Amino acid sequence: TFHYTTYHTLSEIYSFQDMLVAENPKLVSKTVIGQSYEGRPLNVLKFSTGGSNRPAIWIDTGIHAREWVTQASGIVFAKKIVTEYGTDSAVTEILNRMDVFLEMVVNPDGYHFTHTNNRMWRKNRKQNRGSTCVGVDLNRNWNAGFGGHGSSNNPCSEIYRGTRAHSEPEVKSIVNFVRSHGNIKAFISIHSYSQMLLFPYGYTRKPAKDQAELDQVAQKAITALASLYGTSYRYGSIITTIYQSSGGSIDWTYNQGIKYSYTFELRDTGHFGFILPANQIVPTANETWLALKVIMDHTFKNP
Ligand code: 0X9
Ligand code: ZN
Repeated sequence: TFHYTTYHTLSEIYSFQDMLVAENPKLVSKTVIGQSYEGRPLNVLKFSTGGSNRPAIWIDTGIHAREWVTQASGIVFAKKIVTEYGTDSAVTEILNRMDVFLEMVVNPDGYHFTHTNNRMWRKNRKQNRGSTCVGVDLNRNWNAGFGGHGSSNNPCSEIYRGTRAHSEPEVKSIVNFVRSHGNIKAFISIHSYSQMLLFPYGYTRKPAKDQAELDQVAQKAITALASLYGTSYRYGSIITTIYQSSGGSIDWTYNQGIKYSYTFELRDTGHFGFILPANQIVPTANETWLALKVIMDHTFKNP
């Protein structure tokens, strides 16, 4: 049996994915969307009750390696989808008409490295040409304000953007997937920490054209989140709420026409930071799940 209350290695997470597929073959399947820089599989779980190319919701965790509560929460979300399909009316309705895609470890090389070498590693493990510094920040590598403020051209920086937009296989694989799918209605990228729910933009102060709606849905989502244990979140556009950051994933997906593009920053607000104790995994995932369901339900009703 699998434990949701501890952090897991990459190979344990891969085994969990295969186990979930094996136990729920009618609902869950695994798609490999590409390979990481070091050659690891980029696995996406697909939750689907049938149809073809149904409107879909994308959720990713672990784009930044050290944000361990996100990959751990991804595991809990996967389990929840399976147990709530058929028992929770919102999840059942959504899955009867839409698909959910979940990439639990966007940055497997970095995640492996946080277990073996450096718990605080953030970027991928790209060997940068002409530098001894390793890694590209996968949340600065997208073609949305690429190269702007809030990213760096220095390979030694934690926010190094890479040589060009979509240069990194971990990013390019998602870009290809989103483009070829063509029917993704919500794209939710999960980070830690800060307790925030963010929407575009990060690279410009120009308000998103759907700002009013994104703001309303965010407000409703964080209210649902807080209803469980009282955890308080701030919300708003990236640039006005956290800081300017260019080349981020949800700015790209929003510009591709995916209106419901959101980023979460999970617990906490800095006391433990990235090293959140394992006894907070399940509560963090539980409260976040309520917010995710609000966004998914709104997407379902406003496709
Ligand atoms: O800096 C980041 O990438 C995120 N914060 S973190 O501490 N998890 O690294 C903020 C993400 C802002 N999102 C986009 N620019 N899309
Ligand atoms: Zn992050």
